Amino acid sequence: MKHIKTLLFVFLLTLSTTIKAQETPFSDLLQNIDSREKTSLNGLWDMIVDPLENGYYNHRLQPKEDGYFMNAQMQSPSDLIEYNFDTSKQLMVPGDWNTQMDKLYYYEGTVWYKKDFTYTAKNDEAAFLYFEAVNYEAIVYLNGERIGRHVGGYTPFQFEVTDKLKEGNNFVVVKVDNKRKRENVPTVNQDWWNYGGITRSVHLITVPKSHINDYSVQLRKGATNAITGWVSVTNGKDGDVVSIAIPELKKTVNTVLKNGKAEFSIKAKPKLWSPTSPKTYEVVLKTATDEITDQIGFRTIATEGSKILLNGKQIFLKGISIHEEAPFKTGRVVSVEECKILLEWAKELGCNFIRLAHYPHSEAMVREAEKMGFLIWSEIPVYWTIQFDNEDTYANAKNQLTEMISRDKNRAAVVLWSMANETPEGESRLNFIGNLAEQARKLDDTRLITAALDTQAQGDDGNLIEDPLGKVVDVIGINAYCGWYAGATDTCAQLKWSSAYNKPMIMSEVGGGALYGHHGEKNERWTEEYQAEVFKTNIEMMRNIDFLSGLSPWILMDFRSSRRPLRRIQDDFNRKGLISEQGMKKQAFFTLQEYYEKENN
Ligand code: GCB
Repeated sequence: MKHIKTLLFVFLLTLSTTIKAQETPFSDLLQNIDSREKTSLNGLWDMIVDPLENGYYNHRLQPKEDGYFMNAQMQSPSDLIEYNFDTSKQLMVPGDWNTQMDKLYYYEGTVWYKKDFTYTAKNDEAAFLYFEAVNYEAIVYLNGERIGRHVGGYTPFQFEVTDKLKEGNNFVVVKVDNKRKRENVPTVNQDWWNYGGITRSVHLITVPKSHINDYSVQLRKGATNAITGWVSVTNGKDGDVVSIAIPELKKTVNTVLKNGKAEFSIKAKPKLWSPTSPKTYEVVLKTATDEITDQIGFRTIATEGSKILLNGKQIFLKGISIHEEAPFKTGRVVSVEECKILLEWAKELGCNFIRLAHYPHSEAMVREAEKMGFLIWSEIPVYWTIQFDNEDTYANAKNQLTEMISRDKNRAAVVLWSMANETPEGESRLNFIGNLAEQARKLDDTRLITAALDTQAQGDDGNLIEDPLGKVVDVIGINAYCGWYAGATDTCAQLKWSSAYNKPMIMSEVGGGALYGHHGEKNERWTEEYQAEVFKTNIEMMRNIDFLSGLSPWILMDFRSSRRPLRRIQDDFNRKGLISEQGMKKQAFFTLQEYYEKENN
């Protein structure tokens, strides 16, 4: 009996390791799509609002075979078709629907989108429909046929359509649903607007049948004299040659494909990327049929006790948190220009670091930030009380994490992957986030893992950080609102902090609300004076934390949130911005700017 048990155990063990070995860590998400041949499907899309999902279910609530995705047209005057995309209203893509139509301001549910486009096939070409992001669930149909579904509002996804495209006219229909659900990531409760729609760009991308689908190029962990990585090729053969060239360093190496992947290592000593010198190199990857170019920076990031080391030297992260919310026009950011405005403000503030809260921001934002020399904290929307004991919720979070890392793993600017924000302590949460961290390290063992925590105990002398999640992360993020949610402003400067962990701590949120132009006493809520006082006293507090490695106060600009109804003050905006949504700087902006200018250089 014992013998059989042992055999069974060995069998299961072998099975589980073979399963693991076969797992491909990333999906085949195409990389650096800007260097690909592509047709933009941006612009006006026809749309139908469908709160009852009448275009999807019949009156018995069974999925229809002839739903709106068929884009049916009347063939004879007696035909009964109760929808028509061609005479419908239209929405701009990329864009959220809430700020494009008054009636959709608070809408959460299904909207059908349709776009016509033409296609001319070329030999040996593969084609992909690539969505930079759709919030929240997207079901995609091409010429009436369902080609796939994606869940999660802030990461890119693609479907191969090579054999499904028709010569000439085609149409794509997307059922977009942003209904909040308890099991989703994020869940039903969030302090930002649940903007629905095809919020980022859509492309038809064509590549050679045998093409480079993914790659990783970075310094060997812990070294500054070797660049290593891999290139993965779809439809390649064992032995196919892959070359990697960095012209400026006068380096080219050839390597060969094995099981779809070619690994390489190059002896080189590149100039390192840093906020003061955001140097990137052109990297050219080539196979016999394909070529792709990227701009890649090289740097090291590590911790030592409570310090963060960039390129081996201690760095203090002077940061600011940012939501992906457009300045001036409000709504979701849709253009590079809008990203640049936000980043210029962060520069003016004196930042070398940005926390892209609370979900992965667009690739354009990350790339622009990298060019401008910002270190980046990138995060998935594991926010507040999601269902930590639900396996599907975990699979969803893991998928969003994988897609985030897949897209941005070659960005030197990204130094912190954040697993979660303000999650309640408990065993299932610890397992959930612990497993996410393990997955992140498996995908990328070169960056630091963090999470923003909001639970502290009372130590002998002030707040004590002892949340068990502190064990899991490399850098501890702390969200603390002294002077706003907790304690009066005049108690903050004296507030002491201690930590059970010898790890760096970033004050990942701190702040208070003010309506731009509203003035009064420094103890009067919502005035600029009150907010500035919150910053002054919290800066005093932070000066006394010897394990503090940086901060990313909350937040650069006022942003829409349906948790913020207070008339004449909030009007559906979270007012903790240092800048109003119309671009006006509040007093606290200058308080923080002065701190960043004078200290920790
Ligand atoms: C927090 C959350 C953030 C909120 C902020 C606030 O702790 O992490 O999402 O927007 O507080 O303004 O209350």
